[in-house]
Amino acid sequence: MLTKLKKLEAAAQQALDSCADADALEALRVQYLGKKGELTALLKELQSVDADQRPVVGAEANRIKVELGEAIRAKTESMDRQRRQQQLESDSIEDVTLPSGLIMPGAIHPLTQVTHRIVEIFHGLGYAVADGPQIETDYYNFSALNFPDNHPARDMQDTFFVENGLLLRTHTSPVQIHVMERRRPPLKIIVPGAVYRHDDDITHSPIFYQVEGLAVDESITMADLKGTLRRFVVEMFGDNTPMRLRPSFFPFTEPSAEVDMGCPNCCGKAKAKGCRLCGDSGWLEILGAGMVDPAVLENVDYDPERYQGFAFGIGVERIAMILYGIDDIRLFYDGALPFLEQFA
Ligand code: FA5
Repeated sequence: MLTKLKKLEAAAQQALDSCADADALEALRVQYLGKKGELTALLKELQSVDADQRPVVGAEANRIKVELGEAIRAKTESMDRQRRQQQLESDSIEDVTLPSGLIMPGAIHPLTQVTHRIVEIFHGLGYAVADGPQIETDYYNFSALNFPDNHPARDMQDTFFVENGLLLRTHTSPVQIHVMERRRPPLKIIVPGAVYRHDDDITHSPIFYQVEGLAVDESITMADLKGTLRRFVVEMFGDNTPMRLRPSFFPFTEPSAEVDMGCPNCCGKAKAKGCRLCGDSGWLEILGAGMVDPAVLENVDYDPERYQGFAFGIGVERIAMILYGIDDIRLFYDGALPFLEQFA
């Protein structure tokens, strides 16, 4: 039996040395170590060996089984490594900086482009960018901004309520409160971001974008607000763009104003005939603004005797529609490439 094992080991070793590929190695494994393999068959013969010889023969057979299995596995791995190395060498990339030819050029969305431009203008005037949550509490979205409980002013902004008394912010103004709670004056911030209202037609969208502005310091006046907004309009639409402030109402500003600019379609000449953009009024509303109400300053522990502030809220879609002469707000959200490609 030991002689048979020695012969089998020598034959298997010779066959292993001459194996040239993975298929041959697998065939060799099956031939010797498989269920019906030669070594397996010899192991079955162990029962016929004398009992005193059986441990020695058994140990030898197991040694050959383990070593042969290990040798086949090692040679398989080594051949695999060699094959991968050869593949790497033959596949080697000549120049990783060459373009792949599959790149589809993207473009920044027009609303993002307009937001960037607005931020850039106010950055130039010394404003820092601030951010706040889009899911808000009633306190930040309404109460802290001086909306009394059950007051009809809350209906001006059709609110999407989330569970547990939370809501989707209806404007970027709650970020005024978050920032003032954290910082002391003087401060000048702008807040670009998404807001939500239950509102849907060709000039209103359920999700839209605003850029909030807030400046608080000693001796700030309405003239500072007007000068700042004038600079914004000139930078955005050009030197000769007419602009006017119209009295309005927001619970968190007093006095409040809406700002109109001359319609670029009919050049600000009121009573033009058939202007699609301004409906022949000659004016387009672009934002809401005002002096921060002293009650709001008190809510964040600012002394209204010492500090004054102004704030404004710009509708980004409105600016983009005027800038590009677009009359349906939904075009911004449809994701239609022929529309979006025009802004690439
Ligand atoms: C506000 O949201 C105030 N928070 C703005 C403000 C800030 C006033 C600071 C004073 C001080 P208003 O609801 O008017 O105001 O919205 C501001 C702008 O958002 C509007 O002029 C309009 O351009 C835009 N807007 C309002 N609703 C929609 C809508 N559903 N879709 C697109 N744009 C909208």
